Amino acid sequence: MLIIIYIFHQYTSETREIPLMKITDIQIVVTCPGRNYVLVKVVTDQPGLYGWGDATLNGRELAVASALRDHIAPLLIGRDAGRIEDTWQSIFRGTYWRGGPVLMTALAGIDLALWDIKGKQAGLPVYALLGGPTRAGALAYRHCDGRDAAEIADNIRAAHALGYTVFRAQVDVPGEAQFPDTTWIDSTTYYQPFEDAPYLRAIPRLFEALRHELGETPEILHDVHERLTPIQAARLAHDLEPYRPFFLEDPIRPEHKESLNIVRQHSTTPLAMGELFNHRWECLPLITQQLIDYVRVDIAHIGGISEARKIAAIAEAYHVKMAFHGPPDVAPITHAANVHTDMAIPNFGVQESSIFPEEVADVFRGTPTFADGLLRVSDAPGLGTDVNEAAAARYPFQPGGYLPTLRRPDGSVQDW
Ligand code: GCO
Ligand code: MG
Repeated sequence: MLIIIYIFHQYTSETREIPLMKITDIQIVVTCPGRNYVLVKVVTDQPGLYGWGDATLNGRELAVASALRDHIAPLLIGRDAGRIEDTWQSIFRGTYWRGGPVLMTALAGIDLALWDIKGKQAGLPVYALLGGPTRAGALAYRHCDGRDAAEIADNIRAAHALGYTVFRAQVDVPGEAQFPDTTWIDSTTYYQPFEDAPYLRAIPRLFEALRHELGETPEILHDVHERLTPIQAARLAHDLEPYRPFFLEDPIRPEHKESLNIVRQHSTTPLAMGELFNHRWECLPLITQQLIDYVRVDIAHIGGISEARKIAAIAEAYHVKMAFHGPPDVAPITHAANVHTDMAIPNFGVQESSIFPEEVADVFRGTPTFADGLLRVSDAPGLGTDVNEAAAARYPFQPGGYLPTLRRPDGSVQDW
């Protein structure tokens, strides 16, 4: 009997050592320090203990802000901030409506804030909570896009001088195919041209010229941005083989995922995909059928770190690596979450890095830093990021941050 009482006492006293942290408030901050960002502050009843998450979905910012403010936050007030997985499940499954970019970005905002809180409570950086570092930092790639091969080669040389060893190369085919990428277009009716045949000729020529200029060592990748049909993508992957691309990204549209079989059958060029996916089930066929080599999901659009580490674990079993999306259209908080996850998982591949608008430094602290080819986060507790709310208020939301639409020469819509 005494033993039973002793065990009971041990159990209850041990569980009581983790103080409950009730969520008392959830604030949504929409700010535009050069780009629109939707930020989530989860406040607890513990003095000074709060966490910041990023819930930015560019071009749809206010839809996510409303999902959080009007529909999700009211469900969370009074709950224990320490129950990250339970909160994730209760938002994803418990509220019935699930998936899609708006809801999964909203969920990511909460998830990142709760990991930030967990780390602050433990006095540990998030990568330590995820199992501790498996590497010194995250191998980063840099965008070196340009108007022609000569300009791209110069950009690669300049980035190499900064310490980068992996580079992304996009080129315009004047008048026929443009890669505006994250250019912020303040219009809903701004169209750019895309013609597939000149594009399919231009990219192998670009790689040939880059290898001629730079030799075989620079690791160079290219983002197709979902523009090709499967057989066209197969042709491109095949034509690029002699130039050994690091990977070919998003070669086809994201809907019919098994189409990647066609690309795979024709080439050994490594494939990467996933920035338009919203959860692990979208990655599943590509991972389990080994149709890709890198998963490119965006931590801010898949429900956060909780989902990212599960995808990484599934991918690890199939020799697939992680290459989290890291564009400037998600806030530095997500970039920090990327690097914390990269630091901890065994199957990290490469991390996309970004140059933020200057004003971003006024609002955010703790953006990952780059040195010697690697992105790093500090060992400050949590995600190590913070938001200057007064500065954020000085940069109000700017409507109209839409991406351009691509059109074929006959006027029909083309995947952007
Ligand atoms: C990338 C991407 C982005 C997207 C952008 C869309 O690989 O970095 O393709 O640049 O175009 O995130 O908003
Ligand atoms: Mg991309």
